[in-house]
Amino acid sequence: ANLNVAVVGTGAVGQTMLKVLEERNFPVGRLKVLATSRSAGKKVTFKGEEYRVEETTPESFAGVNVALFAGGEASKIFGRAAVAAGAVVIDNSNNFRMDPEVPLVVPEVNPQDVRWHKGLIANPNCSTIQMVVALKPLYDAAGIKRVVVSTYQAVSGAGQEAIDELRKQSQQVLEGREVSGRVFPWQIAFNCLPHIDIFLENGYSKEEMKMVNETKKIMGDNDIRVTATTVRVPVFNGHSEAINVETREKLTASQARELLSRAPGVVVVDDLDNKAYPLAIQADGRDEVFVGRIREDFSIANGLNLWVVADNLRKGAATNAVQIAELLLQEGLL
Ligand code: 2RA
Repeated sequence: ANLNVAVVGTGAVGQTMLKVLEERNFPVGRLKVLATSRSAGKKVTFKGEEYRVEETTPESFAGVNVALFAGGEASKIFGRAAVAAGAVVIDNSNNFRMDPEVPLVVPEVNPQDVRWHKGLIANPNCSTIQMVVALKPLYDAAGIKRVVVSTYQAVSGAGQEAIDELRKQSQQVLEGREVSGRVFPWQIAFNCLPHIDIFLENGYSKEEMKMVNETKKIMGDNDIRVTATTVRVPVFNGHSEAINVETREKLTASQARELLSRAPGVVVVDDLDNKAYPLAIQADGRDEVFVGRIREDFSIANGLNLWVVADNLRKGAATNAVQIAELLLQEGLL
């Protein structure tokens, strides 16, 4: 039967959620598009129909079966009220990801975890999602001792204003004008910033610690050692990651390539003679996780290097959230 759906947030992720719900023909009965007062009144279209964005209130969720929260503070303020109103909340924010009462789910990796939800399910951070989709087949085949990841993250991860800022700054640089900006700590055009979210006591950024902590929870293995360096790069959309994996048992590059090519949600792009490796500009608009540059790390016994790319607004946020809703339907939990 059709479901009454609410999408909370109308920024880059919220708009992508609407697009993905439509593309995947999710069985939407009634749709509500909710946001802060700042966006209330705006018009959005879904399946050819125009919807007026309503300001979110606790009462907004009466009769809603599933509520997709795009991010930010909204789930802290309204998440519990939505659950109390009978909705299942799939939350893309960082507010509940490490809450032991809240499953943190990537459908290709730990689908079983949706079964113990208590009303709220958390969508992991975009940079974590694409990494664990690639790690899963290697983990199942040979176990994982340690992961070292460096990310090259698109500006769309910081929202629509960040996308506009990269465009504006790039033009300023090329025209020799003074560069101005307010979204990033420094100029992002033609620059790399090793600074995503705030810095913590241990010298890591919050984004880096998300990758460390979320990976263990999603893989269900607290013994996996993870370290991360997350970097903002002047790319509009699509996160790229250089991942070094130390497996427990030996996996050759060809074994890894074979396992990855059969893994759900993964597309292997790895043909160096034809300069074939994952590219952010080719992942843009797609829902798969692209893996290439698969090679052994000869500096340790059981090491592998991978290059992993995905659309951070889609598989990294909106599509993963919609796939969780589809999984709930399949499991009879909606
Ligand atoms: C970023 N992963 O890229 C964070 C939040 N989407 O800014």
